[in-house]
Amino acid sequence: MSNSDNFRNAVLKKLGLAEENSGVFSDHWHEYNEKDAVESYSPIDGKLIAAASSASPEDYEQVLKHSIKAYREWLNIPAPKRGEIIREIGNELRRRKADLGNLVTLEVGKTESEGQGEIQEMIDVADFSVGLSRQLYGLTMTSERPKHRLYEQWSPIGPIAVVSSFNFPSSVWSWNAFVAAVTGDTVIWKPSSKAPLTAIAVIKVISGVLDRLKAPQIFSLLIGGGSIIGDRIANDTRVSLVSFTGSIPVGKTIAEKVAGRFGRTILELGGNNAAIVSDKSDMDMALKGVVFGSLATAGQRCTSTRRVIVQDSIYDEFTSRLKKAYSTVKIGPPDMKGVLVGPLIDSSAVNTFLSAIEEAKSEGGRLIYGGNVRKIEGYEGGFYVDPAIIEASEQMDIVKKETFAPILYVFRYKAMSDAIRIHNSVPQGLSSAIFTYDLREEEMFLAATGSDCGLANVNTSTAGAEIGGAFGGEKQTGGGRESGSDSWKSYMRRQTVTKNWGNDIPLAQDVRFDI
Ligand code: UN1
Repeated sequence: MSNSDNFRNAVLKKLGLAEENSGVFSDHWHEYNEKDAVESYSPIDGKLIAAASSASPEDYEQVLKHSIKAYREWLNIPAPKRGEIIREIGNELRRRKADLGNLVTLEVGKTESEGQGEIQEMIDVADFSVGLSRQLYGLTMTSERPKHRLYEQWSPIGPIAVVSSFNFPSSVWSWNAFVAAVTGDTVIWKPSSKAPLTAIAVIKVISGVLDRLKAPQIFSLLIGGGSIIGDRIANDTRVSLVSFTGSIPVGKTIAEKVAGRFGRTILELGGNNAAIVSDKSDMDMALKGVVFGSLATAGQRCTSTRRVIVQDSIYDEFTSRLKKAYSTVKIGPPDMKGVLVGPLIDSSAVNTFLSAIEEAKSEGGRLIYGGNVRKIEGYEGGFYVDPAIIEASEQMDIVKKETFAPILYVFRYKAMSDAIRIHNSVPQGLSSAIFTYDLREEEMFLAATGSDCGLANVNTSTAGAEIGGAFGGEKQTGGGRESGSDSWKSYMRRQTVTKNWGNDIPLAQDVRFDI
């Protein structure tokens, strides 16, 4: 294990992390407090990496006060100048990409390539946000009244909070944070307590850039406190928007609390994504797309392919090739050569995996591949499993739930209308895919009566979205949109402006009110 100890020590050192780290940043790092410290264990070998202190109620209050103060300064800086600051942050992330990516690998067990991809995604969002900072367009309308001008303008909304999940421990934060920053908001980050160190390292890098540029510290950090800090954020009227990535039940509680005070939410909750594989598809491509979708990040993406709906005529061939492909994918510690599937995040994820398989079997599902815990020599403390493939039916309850683990349910269909019905028969609506080269099938899938998800893919995987599009889903996925396209509008308030430059006050709708 000396290798992984060396790796850990080198990663911590390069990023300026210690055995014990403050988990609270306002415009400075708050003092480390042993009480309620969060310990971060690597899922690769189950060993302790380092600890981070959690926010106390006093820390919370200081962070809020600071964020409001920083907002007052930040909102007066012209948006393109804010963009220039985000450009510097993006450039620094480029320089630190390797080290930060390695920390992601260490802390959440992503493969090296996916760990680096996590940081690349932040860099991409930074670039996108720089361009956005010179846009933030409002529309101009024609007025029905003479000598009147009608247009809309956009203004920032103040401090926002981003509550992020372990599986994308920094990039999903940046989807919100960098876009919100160019709009003029400040951002309070509550990361997952399963990935506190990545958040601390990111804030260390970014706050260094802001310091150097003498810019206000617009990104604050509040680690831990679980529901305590989460509750405070949800109930605090000073936080104008809460962007939450996580489970449906927690998202529902947050949404209700924030709505109760007329705050805004962006919710990115569970996905239960399916790929339809038609007999008019390129089967090699379909296999690659489904295997990547179901096994990347060990099935722990919101966008993971959890269901594959295969046409009857190719069902046997496809499932047998699927099993074969699964058997060739290397599972193990991410630092081992050729590994594509790393560990699950912790022991409770392994238990959830095993109990979902039992539930599926008890409902009549047929386990046709994997489904075991895998022990890896030298990494006995790690959380490895053999991904499972289960033949399933639409009537089963378990297939309607998101299990955050590599379980793929296989369904059979004859007509495309049946495939689409099965596809839409779950409460979640994040991502979807169809593999076909038939134009009619493709268009059926993309029609209003087709996929009911926020993301629809043709001949590519449910997972692996680019940042340029708006990301998010429908139904119980929560309806939020983040990252690209016009998602920036969520972080701003719209003001419709009517200006009269005439000498009279004509009224709209021809109303008369002569005095
Ligand atoms: C998530 O799992 O919360 O599309 C986000 C993807 C990644 C993002 C997933 N770019 O798979």
